Amino acid sequence: MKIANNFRRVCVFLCGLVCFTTASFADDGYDLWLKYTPITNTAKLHQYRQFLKYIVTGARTSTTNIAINELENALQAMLGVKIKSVGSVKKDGALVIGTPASSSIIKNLNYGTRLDSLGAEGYILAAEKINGKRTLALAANSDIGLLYGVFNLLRLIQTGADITNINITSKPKIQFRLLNHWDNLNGSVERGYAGKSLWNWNDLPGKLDPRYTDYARANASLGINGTVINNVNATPRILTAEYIEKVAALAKVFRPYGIKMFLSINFSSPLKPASGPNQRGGVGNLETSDPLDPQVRQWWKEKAHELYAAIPDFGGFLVKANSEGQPGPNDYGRTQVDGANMLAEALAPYNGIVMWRSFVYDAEVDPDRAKRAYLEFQPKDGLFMENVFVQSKNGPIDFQPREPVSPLFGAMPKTPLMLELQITQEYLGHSKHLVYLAPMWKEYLEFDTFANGKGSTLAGIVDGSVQHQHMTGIAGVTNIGNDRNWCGHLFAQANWYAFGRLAWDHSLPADQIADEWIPMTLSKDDQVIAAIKAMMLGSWEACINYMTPLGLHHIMQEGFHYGPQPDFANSREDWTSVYYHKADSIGIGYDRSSTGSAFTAQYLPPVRDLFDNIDTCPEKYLLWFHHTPWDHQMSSGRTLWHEMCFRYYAGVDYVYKMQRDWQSLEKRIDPEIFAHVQKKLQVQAQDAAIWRDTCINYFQKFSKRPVTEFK
Ligand code: BDP
Repeated sequence: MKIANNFRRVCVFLCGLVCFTTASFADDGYDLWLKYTPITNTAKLHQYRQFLKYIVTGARTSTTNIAINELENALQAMLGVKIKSVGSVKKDGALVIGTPASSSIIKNLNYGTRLDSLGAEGYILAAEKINGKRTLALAANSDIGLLYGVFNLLRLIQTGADITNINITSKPKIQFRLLNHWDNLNGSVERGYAGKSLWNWNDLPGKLDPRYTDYARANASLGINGTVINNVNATPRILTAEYIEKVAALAKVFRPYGIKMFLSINFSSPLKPASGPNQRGGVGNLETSDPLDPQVRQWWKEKAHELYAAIPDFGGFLVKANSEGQPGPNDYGRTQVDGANMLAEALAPYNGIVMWRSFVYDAEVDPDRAKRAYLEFQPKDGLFMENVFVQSKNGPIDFQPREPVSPLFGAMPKTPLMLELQITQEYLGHSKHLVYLAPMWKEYLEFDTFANGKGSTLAGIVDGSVQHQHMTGIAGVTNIGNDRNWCGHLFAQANWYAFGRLAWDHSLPADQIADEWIPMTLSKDDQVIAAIKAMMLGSWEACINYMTPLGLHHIMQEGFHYGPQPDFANSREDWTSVYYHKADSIGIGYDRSSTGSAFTAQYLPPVRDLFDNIDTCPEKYLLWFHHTPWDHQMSSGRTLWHEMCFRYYAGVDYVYKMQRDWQSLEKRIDPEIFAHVQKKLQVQAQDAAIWRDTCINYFQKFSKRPVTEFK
């Protein structure tokens, strides 16, 4: 009997290996970081098999069914053995999963206060002795917590962790962890570089693409718990009965994965068609969408009622108002607060939230675009209803390769600010460039605002610990499309992954996240992991260097935002490059110090002073804050001009180095993935050199100094 069992195990494992080997010759990237390739390290394989012989679960729900299926499939693929679910702990090697309510075994572990502190989404994963048997316990207060715990356990196994004495307690630091899709209803994706929208509106609600489930599963594996599925430049149509039914069908798919549905709305929605300020109208029957008009308020209340009837756990609205041509309360002489609170009032009875974006840059407010959002929003602190977030991009301009942190963070202590990051590489090489974004997000998250003394990091503002916010949130503008590999560039998957991991725990280091992602996606070979990690970790700084070194920003091709266009100028000043770089015969850079636009005054004292003084301003932000003479001495000993040349060359050289490093991995990476990345790197190398040459040649017209080719 035993021999037969062992024989069967070996067969299953071999089958797994064969499937893996075959699959490894056609890896199209679809499986993301959930590949579950067989564990080949024999010591680890032995350990995992000892610990994970069978599963004991409590009462099942749709969410725990998902968790158990995931475990069964993943463990079979990785360990080569079929793991069964049974009713009780009778021998060593049980994985016991449950909440105190669903499992008496978990209840008897008396995790008490330890569990209480974990909220609805946290979990405990610990080695225990139960009935004298070696057991692994996974406990949470909710089924979603269990699902997150399962995905963590599978991540530990995929990354070869030692689980012998495991004792993990984990809970998210941030409450709302959302993706923002900029997807249009016609299937196009604004700033999307991975094909079309995932949502097949024509087929919904009747036909559900299995990919919706895979999407929810991938997000759940990271702990992402909500999604805004349509563009912030929203069409009112999303709120018609026809579309609400379609949205509800998607929400139903996402629900057991713990992913809440949110929508971007258009402020003109209550208007009758072809009416209102820009004659684009809405989907209602009103003559106005003035937020103080009782009929308008009633319209939104009824719409909220209709939405919640279809989607009882609907999350709320994301709103872009009076920005880049979108309608908003200012059209009626009302404030952003009036608009946000009207919507908040409509959603409040259902615990819905409003995420009101601060991405506004009305030229009337101030000549310096960087100052405008703060000037409009900061004075409104304390005026928003409780269920309103102000959602702010990380920087004051617009998702540039590098920006200083927006001064709004820390300056609105009475308002929860939701941090908006951009995963899609609008300004960082689209899906053509390998740029690992975790180091960038870490730089922002660790930035000290001094809002409540030293140590008031952006992360602490966002997670509520610095200013004691009653709700906290982070959003990532997603890079997902219907390309087979989801993100266009295989390495762009790492950015989706990193966003999710940081949203759960912003203290994770960027290199640790890479250390997780690489073995789950590309290779478990230590040398390969080290080589790829090194490529990834320097890729962001390299991109800054070949695009916009030393604090330069927004010199990309107009509209398209790919490729350089430093000479772009037209009447819409704040969209032009020359407005931002201000190169002239004396020097280059935007003077935002107290002698210039005084943007620095929006920061709190130590930061303000640091940025204000050209001698203390970190060089990475130099040209953001200071119009700097060409011969200014840099810390390297080079003049500014030579430092610029040096940076542009260093950036491109890094891409050449990535090409060589990748080439050296040819035999050790799946051939399809190898070729895909190799091709992308070729394009990146060519285009990075174009960036360098275009910018250096253009700026030299002003510097009139010789170009040093640092090679
Ligand atoms: C800019 C994009 C534009 C977006 C806008 C926004 O170029 O497509 O609509 O931001 O965030 O980065 O609203």
